[in-house]
Amino acid sequence: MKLRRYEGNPILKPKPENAWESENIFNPAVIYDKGLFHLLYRAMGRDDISRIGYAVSIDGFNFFRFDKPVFTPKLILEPRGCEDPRVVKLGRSYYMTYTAYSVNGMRVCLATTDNFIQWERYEMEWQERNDKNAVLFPEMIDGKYMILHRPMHKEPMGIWISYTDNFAEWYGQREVMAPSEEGNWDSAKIGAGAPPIKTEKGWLLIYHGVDEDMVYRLGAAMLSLDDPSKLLYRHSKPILEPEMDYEIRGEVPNVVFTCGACEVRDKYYIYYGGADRVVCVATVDKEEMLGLF
Ligand code: BMA
Repeated sequence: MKLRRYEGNPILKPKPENAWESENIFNPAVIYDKGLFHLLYRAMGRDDISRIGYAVSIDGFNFFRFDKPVFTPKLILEPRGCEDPRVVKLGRSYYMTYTAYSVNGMRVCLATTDNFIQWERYEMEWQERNDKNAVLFPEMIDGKYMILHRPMHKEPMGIWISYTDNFAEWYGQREVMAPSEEGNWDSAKIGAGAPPIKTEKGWLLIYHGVDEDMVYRLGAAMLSLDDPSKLLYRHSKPILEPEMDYEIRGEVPNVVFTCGACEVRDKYYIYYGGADRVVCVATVDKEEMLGLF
């Protein structure tokens, strides 16, 4: 099974007239809520700093785009920018995890909003400084909030889980999935992509895998509904790999990288960055995707 690319890809490109998003826009998060697809994407201008842009759509393919970033870095914590947003809805608010890039490395950060435009930062006591690819689960499980992430100093570079009751202190960190054997498409490192989607077979996790040649592909795995630290199944083949010109050539060649997927009328919409330059979408019928597991 492979995801089906939208024939109108890329759906969003850098806008030379907006300084903050003139060079690259990529790695979008998505939330489908009350008939609208809300997209938050990483944008880079000539200053090489990542900010977060916002776009909204009725059909998932044609987006209305805001001309100003909705989230900009704070100088001390994130001088090099806010990267790779991932969003879930918890209660009535939207929670965005992102990677803050400072001179000391990458940190997982969190901000919330009710309207996608005005955001409030949360102070998180993260155990390690170098950590990224953080995705929250969209509901409490067993009385706790859960997050998948990748502590960068751990070898091999896999997907880990941590728990919290208050979003400030996180505990119970343990590995969920490791990179696979040498020679495979996901052998060098892996990271969570979109926040997990609840299905009758478990939590569907779309993740990225990197091989020894630094090619980024997407794969699919299933985690246990009651205990997502348990990997139930991992599909051995990638579900999307760089093939199109806009995935092969860009800021970083040979990259498909997702930060968001949503289910709408029995179809999954997977939003992804092509070669760290443009925003794309691919879809698959739910039944076909779940047929992998
Ligand atoms: C990762 C992140 C992503 C990026 C990918 C490929 O480490 O920085 O934002 O898309 O590399 O360059």
